[in-house]
Amino acid sequence: MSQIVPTVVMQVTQQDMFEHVLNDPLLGSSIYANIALAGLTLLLFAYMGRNVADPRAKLIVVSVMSVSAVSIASYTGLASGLTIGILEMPDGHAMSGATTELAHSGETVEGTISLWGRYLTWAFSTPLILLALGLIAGSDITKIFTAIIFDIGIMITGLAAALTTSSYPMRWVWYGISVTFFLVVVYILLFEWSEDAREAGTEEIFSTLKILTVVLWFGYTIWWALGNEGLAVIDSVGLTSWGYSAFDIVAKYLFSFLVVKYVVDNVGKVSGGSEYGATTSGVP
Ligand code: RET
Repeated sequence: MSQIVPTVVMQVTQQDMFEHVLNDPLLGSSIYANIALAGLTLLLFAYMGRNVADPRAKLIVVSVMSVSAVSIASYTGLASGLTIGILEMPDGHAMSGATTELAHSGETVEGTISLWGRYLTWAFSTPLILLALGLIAGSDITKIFTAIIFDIGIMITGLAAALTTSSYPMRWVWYGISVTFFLVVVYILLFEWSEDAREAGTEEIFSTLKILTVVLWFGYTIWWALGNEGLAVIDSVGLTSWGYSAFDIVAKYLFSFLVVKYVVDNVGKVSGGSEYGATTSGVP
């Protein structure tokens, strides 16, 4: 006969999560710093790109500006507690049976904190990064579409890996699917678009952006495995979050800065001309 062991599970509210972020300096700063940077870069890129008139060049600028815009929403979701949750990890996970002390009340709850909103919003921000890269490389719509679809796949299956609490191996199955999708994107970046960029005469900037992207995106992948949601080699939620925030600063804001600067200085190289809707004069 099975015995039912009563356990006390405290209900964690969204307000608890909001106040926890507010009162945990490491976790809080990893979020608030990025809201500020996303806002500042959005204004900076709007200013830098103010004279770009060519529609294709403008599309590249708008696409990286949108990364900052999505970032504001993404980090606001985390700051407000909307996209943060406490998850009880399955048996076998390093954080199984772990408890979390809420920074504002000192109360202890069962489970570990997941900032799952990150993975969700990456499904919106990273396609914009790839759109900018594909356009700079002069790639065609088929390859851009393929890269973007697999990229959305990375983030949604990454979200599934983070949220699966039914079985420890299933978390890694999701992770494996996500990594497989990631390798498709890496292939397009390293081989397809590198070749396209050579033909388009943009190989120099593309090669810098490609290295930055591939190295950092592998960084995110490894960080997930090491962080509190993976093997928990780094079990601090604040440190895990700062890792992603630091990657974000380079992979989004520095990346976008390099893109906007290049486009502003080299409009001719990324212009689509009249085929892209540009008129040769202001007269219709
Ligand atoms: C996860 C875990 C599952 C396996 C893989 C991942 C890769 C994530 C990447 C994120 C890049 C994010 C960026 C955000 C900018 O807004 C989801 C961590 C492969 C590559 C650039």
